[in-house]
Amino acid sequence: LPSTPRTGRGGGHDTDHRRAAAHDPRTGTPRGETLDELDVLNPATEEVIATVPAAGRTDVDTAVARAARAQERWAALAPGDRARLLRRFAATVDDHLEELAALEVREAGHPIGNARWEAGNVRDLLDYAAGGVERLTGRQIPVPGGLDVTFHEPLGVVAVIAPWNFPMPIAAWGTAPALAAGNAVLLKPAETTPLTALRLAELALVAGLPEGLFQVLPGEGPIAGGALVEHPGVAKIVFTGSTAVGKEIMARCAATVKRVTLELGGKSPNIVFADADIEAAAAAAPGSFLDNTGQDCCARSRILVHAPVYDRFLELLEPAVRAFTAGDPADPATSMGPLISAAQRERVRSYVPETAPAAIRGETPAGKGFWYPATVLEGRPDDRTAVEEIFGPVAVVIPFADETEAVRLANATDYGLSGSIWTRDVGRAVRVSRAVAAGNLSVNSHRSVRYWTPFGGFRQSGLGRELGPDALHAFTETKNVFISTEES
Ligand code: TXE
Repeated sequence: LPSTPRTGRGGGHDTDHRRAAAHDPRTGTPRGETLDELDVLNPATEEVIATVPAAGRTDVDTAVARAARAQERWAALAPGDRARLLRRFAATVDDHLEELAALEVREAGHPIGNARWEAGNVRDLLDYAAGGVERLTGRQIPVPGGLDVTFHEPLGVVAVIAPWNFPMPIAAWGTAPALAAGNAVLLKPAETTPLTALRLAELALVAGLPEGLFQVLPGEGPIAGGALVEHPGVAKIVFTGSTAVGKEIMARCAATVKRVTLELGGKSPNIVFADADIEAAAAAAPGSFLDNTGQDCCARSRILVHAPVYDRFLELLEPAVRAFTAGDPADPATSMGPLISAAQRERVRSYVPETAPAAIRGETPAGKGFWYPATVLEGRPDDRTAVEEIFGPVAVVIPFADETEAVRLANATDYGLSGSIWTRDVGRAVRVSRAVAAGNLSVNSHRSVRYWTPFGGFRQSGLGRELGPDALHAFTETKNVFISTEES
């Protein structure tokens, strides 16, 4: 892995560029100047495991030019040949699954079982997207006086700006369908997690994807990410991250009328009705807000419980939360790793100090690592902890009186990404699913993300949809062509 200065696939290193960067990605402290390199830490040990170069604006210019050349050749290939190369990429990822998973454990602190799922998700997405290449068909529309057909043309160069919470899958959600639809992709991974992205770019070359088609540009958000957002040669930005940065990106994309897909924050409800299987609901609840140490945009961090079963639910929840063990992410018995960084831990602490009164509080390992304990608070609907995204292993439990109040509380945030409804009443399940303003709901389950189904947010949780059968369409322009059949 890169431990000496090298810029992904992006070209020369831009050292003369100096501008104020927002913060040091490791500590969150304000910085005076742009970083030339990024130190990558193991969040479970705080050790530096690699140093990678940070791309600057001229790196981005070089990468966009190379990508544009590669994209022209890629789009000209027969669809079957593009599909074959993407399947080979998927197979190459599969051959390196353990290595990618181990890398995710080290740079993101994810438990090894989760990391294996994440690497497998990249493989599956590439395979699924490859299946769409030859099915990207247009339509023939009946019109008078001629033949009318539509084509789905690639956009050109697409930039994927990825976060650190699921570095591999989220990078692939944008990259796989974009490549399948005939685009080139520039991936800007998060400052803290560039290593799996760099390895994926190497594996793409091993699989035979053309040079320049998929490039990785590690770097700081406002610098490398900002340059991609502003670049006139980039046709679309796929951004996953904070709502604040998403809004800024959307506004800046207006300058070049760039296409944009945004996947932003969430504060998703887990609604437990008295008629539900309460044992099952309590057993499943910890995973829904503790998986990935709560650093999950779909985390069910607001648990709304029907008043008649509130006490019983909390009683059952306590042992289930305690069984969710925090520890060495490389150990298959571990359920929860550390938070990604010191800055993220400070953010979680700013909402809930470890000394705050809590209904349930778990344990963490002593010593180094950005640990934070599993925490359940009893709260009120308008508490800050009940409406803002904390992005840590913290849930707030709130009682509700009836179905109407449950729906009102569920919708009482600016977000609308996910949610769960636990009930045995089919009519109620359908009524509440229709009434909750969110893009991804699950009944008697917490699963939100399947690569076969569309994923995305209502309201301030995002714009557009990823995954699912229409994923490739988000990376094309529809072109209509009319051919006159009138005799001249
Ligand atoms: O996100 P940022 P941060 C939420 C979560 C978390 C909070 C802050 O609540 O606590 O956001 O996390 C790049 N132009 N989510 O600060 O800054 C950045 O380099 C272009 C929810 O890490 O939004 C990184 O690659 N790019 C979430 C990516 O944006 C910019 C996942 C995300 O970083 C940029 C992550 C700029 N001006 C955080 N500034 C989810 N939806 O799952 C930053 N970036």
